[in-house]
Amino acid sequence: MAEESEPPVSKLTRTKERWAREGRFLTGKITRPEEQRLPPGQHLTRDWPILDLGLTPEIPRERWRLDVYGAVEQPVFWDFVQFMAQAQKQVTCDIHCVTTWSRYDTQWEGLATRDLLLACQPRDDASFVVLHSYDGYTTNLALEDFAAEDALLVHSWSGQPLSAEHGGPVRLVVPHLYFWKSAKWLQAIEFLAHDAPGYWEVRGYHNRGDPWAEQRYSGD
Ligand SMILES: Nc1nc2c(c(=O)[nH]1)N[C@H]1C(S)=C(S)[C@@H](COP(=O)(O)O)O[C@H]1N2
Ligand SMILES: [Mo]
Repeated sequence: MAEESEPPVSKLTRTKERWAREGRFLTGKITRPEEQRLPPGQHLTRDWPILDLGLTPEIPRERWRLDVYGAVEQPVFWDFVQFMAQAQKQVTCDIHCVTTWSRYDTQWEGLATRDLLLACQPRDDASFVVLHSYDGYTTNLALEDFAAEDALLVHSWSGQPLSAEHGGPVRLVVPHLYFWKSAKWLQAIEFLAHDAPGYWEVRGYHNRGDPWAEQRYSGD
């Protein structure tokens, strides 16, 4: 299991904790993706903002490793070459950050989480995953959300290798949840029988984070 040092608490983190306490940006509306492409309280951006804890771990592909462990029958330890030898899938989706920006039609390529599940074989008691990143960030997902049909461990964006500032060599993309669930600089995936809230989830953010139900903050 990876040794973790606590990630830093920056000014941005303090601001986002305050937004959670104040319920900033909440509209109180609930919509469905079939009815409205832009989730409530979101606005469209044409550029691609960079949002993280302010550290950009520089992990060359040769040093990158993915560890998959916990409540699985077959733990997986891949280097980048082994990761790239897995089945490839392309997904085009919209992304939605809880700070209210959304971006349409982002194009990704990588390994479907469903294909990872075939490789690691979660045990019957596995119900949650925690993602661990090279910057010390963590985030948790219910196994059903992690296993969504369009969820990918991505290495490329718009046909180009994913840049370091956007989480390369490899990040997660879970299109149906707010983008903080999509861990950049992915280092490990831990399968658990119990839930274990991550960096934002212990700082006032919703445990699940469905943008159409406006699950921004805990208690929403
Ligand atoms: N490792 C790591 N992953 C992370 C974050 C982070 O700070 N560290 N921030 C999250 C948040 S809040 C968002 S909105 C997206 C931003 O991804 P982008 O910078 O590629 O737009 O990454 C998510 N994944
Ligand atoms: Mo975010």
